[in-house]
Amino acid sequence: MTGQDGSYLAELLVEKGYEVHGVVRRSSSFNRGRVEHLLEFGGHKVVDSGTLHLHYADLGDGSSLIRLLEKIEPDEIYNLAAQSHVAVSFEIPVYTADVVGLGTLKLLEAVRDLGLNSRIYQAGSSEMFGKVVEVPQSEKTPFYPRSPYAAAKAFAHWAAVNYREAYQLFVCNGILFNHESPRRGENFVTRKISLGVAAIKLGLQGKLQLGNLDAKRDWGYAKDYVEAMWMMLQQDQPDDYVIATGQTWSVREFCERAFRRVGLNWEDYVEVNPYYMRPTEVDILKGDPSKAQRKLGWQAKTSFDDLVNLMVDADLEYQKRTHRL
Ligand code: G4F
Repeated sequence: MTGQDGSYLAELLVEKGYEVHGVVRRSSSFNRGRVEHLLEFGGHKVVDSGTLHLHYADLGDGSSLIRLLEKIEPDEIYNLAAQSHVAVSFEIPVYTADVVGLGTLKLLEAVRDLGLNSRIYQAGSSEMFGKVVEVPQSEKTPFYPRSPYAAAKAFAHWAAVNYREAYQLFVCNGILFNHESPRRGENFVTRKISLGVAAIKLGLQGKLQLGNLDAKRDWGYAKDYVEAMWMMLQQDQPDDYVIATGQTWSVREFCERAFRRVGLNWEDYVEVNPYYMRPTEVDILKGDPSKAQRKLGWQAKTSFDDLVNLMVDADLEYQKRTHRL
């Protein structure tokens, strides 16, 4: 709930008047920054329609899920929990598989065992397409995972399909392509670039070190994408949907535009560091969102240029605030 997608989704649902129950993991630093504005005790509650409550639970701890689900009996469940960093999944593959793969299975089992009628959104990922067998990728494109993270997501995807067919659970897989925002974690490439560009522009940093500049991604705006999650659960029948812009851009092109936004030339500042290369890379992702458009009436509203600009602008403000400039 406290991540990028969880915070945008909570905003959307609270605005719609939902009673939202978010799951948070315990961590040593208090990590409520992205949802504080929705919490009564967070001081300033800016959205008034619904309510947001936070609970401690963990997808690694099935008993915590069962207790919580039994108490709340939710109408809708959005499973966004993950160790979601692809490069990190090569370092901690077992933990990643446990949370992303088995965690999803534990959730599905809990809903089945408790006999709940909850509608479930399962956060799938375009990373499942990996070493792509076709371009663009649609719901029918076979998976070819290229990381422990992607392999675990593919397991979760098929577990969801299986529980739909075997036990008639209402489960939808959203196969979301990369989606970004000023709330993106700082070690994903788009945010790393927007933060770096802002720091360089303000004289706080000299160079920006990146890995593979040739990788291409279908980048959209996270705020648009959480709307698609909600739309899936409002349909008569559960189904799987690709959510994407239908366009693809390289990391290099993201850099060019981000530096241009502040009047700088990216080639003067970006250095390639092999440390950020992955053992196996996903070279190109480009989604075909036509099913989502046809069946959900969803389409991406934010262009690539607008996304880059809004992230760079937000990080200029963020860096100024943080460094009291
Ligand atoms: O921003 P990234 O780390 O995102 P990635 O690996 O595409 O995964 C994200 O999107 C998925 C959806 O397709 C999600 F499922 C997943 O949870 C996550 O949100 O890397 C994007 C590309 C990669 O090809 C990477 O090799 O950027 C390249 N890259 C180049 N330099 C870098 C860097 N990535 C990171 N994180 N840091 C770099 O310095």
